[in-house]
Parts: sequence; structure tokens; C-alpha cells
Amino acid sequence: MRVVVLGAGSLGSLVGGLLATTGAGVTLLGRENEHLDGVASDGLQVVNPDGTTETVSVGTATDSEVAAEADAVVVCVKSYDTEDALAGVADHLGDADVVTLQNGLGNAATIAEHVPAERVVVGTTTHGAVLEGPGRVRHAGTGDTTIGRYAGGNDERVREFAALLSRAGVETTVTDDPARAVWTKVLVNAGINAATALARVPNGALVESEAGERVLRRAVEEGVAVARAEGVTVPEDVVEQTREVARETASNRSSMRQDVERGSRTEIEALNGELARRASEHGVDARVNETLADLVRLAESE
Ligand code: KPL
Repeated sequence: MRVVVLGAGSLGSLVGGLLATTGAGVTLLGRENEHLDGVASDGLQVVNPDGTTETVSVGTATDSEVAAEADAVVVCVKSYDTEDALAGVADHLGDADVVTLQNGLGNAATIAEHVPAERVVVGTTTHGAVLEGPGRVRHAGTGDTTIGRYAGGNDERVREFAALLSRAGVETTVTDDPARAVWTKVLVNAGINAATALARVPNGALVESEAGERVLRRAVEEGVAVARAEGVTVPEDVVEQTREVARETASNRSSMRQDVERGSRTEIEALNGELARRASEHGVDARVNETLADLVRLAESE
């Protein structure tokens, strides 16, 4: 199978690198930068959770035309780049499935504006990934991955792609209710990412102190109320699931913390910011999410 990974950041590089270990032909499609140059010249180093490192061979590209060769395109760009990234590749796609593994609400709908909805696959993953330097990505924590077709129901292609991810070490479940999976992941990110970015702590700190526990729980509980107001059912134990992700990725720097520390734009508007916006539409109290979003906006403006 030929896979083009759209977005060569930490998650895209990790997913691409792991997929390449199965023998799949993988190309990382991203912006010209030191990381992509490093991968092109020396291969991609993947540091496994046990500390061992393997160097895998993946293609690199900065031109969207490469998507024409893909059987599947995996979208790993930041949520705020979804529109531009899809506008770039859409015209080149054959009948490839487009699989989003991004954080945040609204990505699949944006992709479906460019690609027939029946070819969009909605996914979530709680694997932790950190770019350690040009050409080097660390698998900072294993987690759960779920994919399911956005429209039209799951078929053999979705199951085959899930099997490929599983062979790559990204154990993947196929779901008939991807919206529930996305909301659950959004609540996990709402409970972990902004707090760890603002306090500059690893994910595990949120389950190691009362203060951390409180912020995580309140942000997630508010998010559950928003999900209900939108008619989405999320798992009863989503607060506990969020704590579990924080434990499993305890030493990881959340993606939002990495963004804030790098001085990059964050995904706050697709996470706590979006929850707060939808809460106000439904008259739901989401003051913790609103405050977290405002503080991250302030940090971003520095
Ligand atoms: O998705 C993540 C992120 O950092 O964006 C988690 C699962 C919280 C891992 O850090």
C-alpha cells in the first residue's frame, strides 16, 4: 500500500515511520524544513518507547502532486491547517481514502468539503509523539487508535487500513460511531493539553496532584455537558479515560505544550476554545474551558 502522510510534524512523522516498518511505501508531505531535509538525507529515526532506535526509509515531498500516487492519505496537519492542506491535495487525489488522525472538532467536515464524504475516514489516536530534532521522532507513549468511515459505513478498505496500522504497532479498532470517538478524544485533549501547556508540566502531573486532577476533571466534565447538548453520547467514564491517557503518556509533553514552548500556534480553537463557543450557544457553563482557552491565547500572543 502507498501512503502519503500529510503533515510531517511529530504525529505525522511517527505514524509515517511506524507504517514504513510494515513495508508500506510511505511519503511524508510537508513544508520545506530541516526535519524533512534530515529525513530525505539520512532516513527517519524512530525512538521506540523502550528507548531503542530504528532508522526507516520514508519518502519526502513538498509538492502535493505526490498525493496522486497514494492509496491512502493520512492527515496529520494541525487542525487550523486542514483547509489549506486539503485544498492543496484534493485535485491530485485518485480514489484514495483520506484518514484524519488530527486533534479537535470539525476536521472531517472540512475534509469532506474537498473529498467525497464516503472516502473520508475519521480517526483518533492517543499515542504520544515528540520531534526530538531534524529527522528524529520519539514514540513517547502508546495509546488507543480508532477509525471509522465518516459517511456510508465501514467497508473492507477501512478494515484493511486498521489492520495495517495495527501491524505497524498502532493497535487500531474500527468503530461505527466515529463522532463519539472524536468527541471522546477532544475531551481527553481538553482535559490534558491546555493545562500542561500553561503549567509547563508533563501529562502525568495532572494525575499526581489535587490541583492537576481538579483542572482535568472540571474541563472534561464541562465538555461532557457540551457533548450532551449537541446530542453526542460520550463514554460514562471519560474523566477516568482522560486520567488513564495522562498516566499512559505520563512523561510526554502534550502537543499543545510543545507548540507553546516552540512559540508556535496551538490547536486551542479546535479544542477548549470550540467547546467554550458551543457551550455558549447551548447555554452550558464552560468557564474552565473558556479560561483555559483565554490563557492559552495569551500565551500564544507572547
Ligand atoms: O493527543 C495528545 C496530545 O498531546 O495532543 C495526548 C494523547 C494528550 C498525548 O500527549
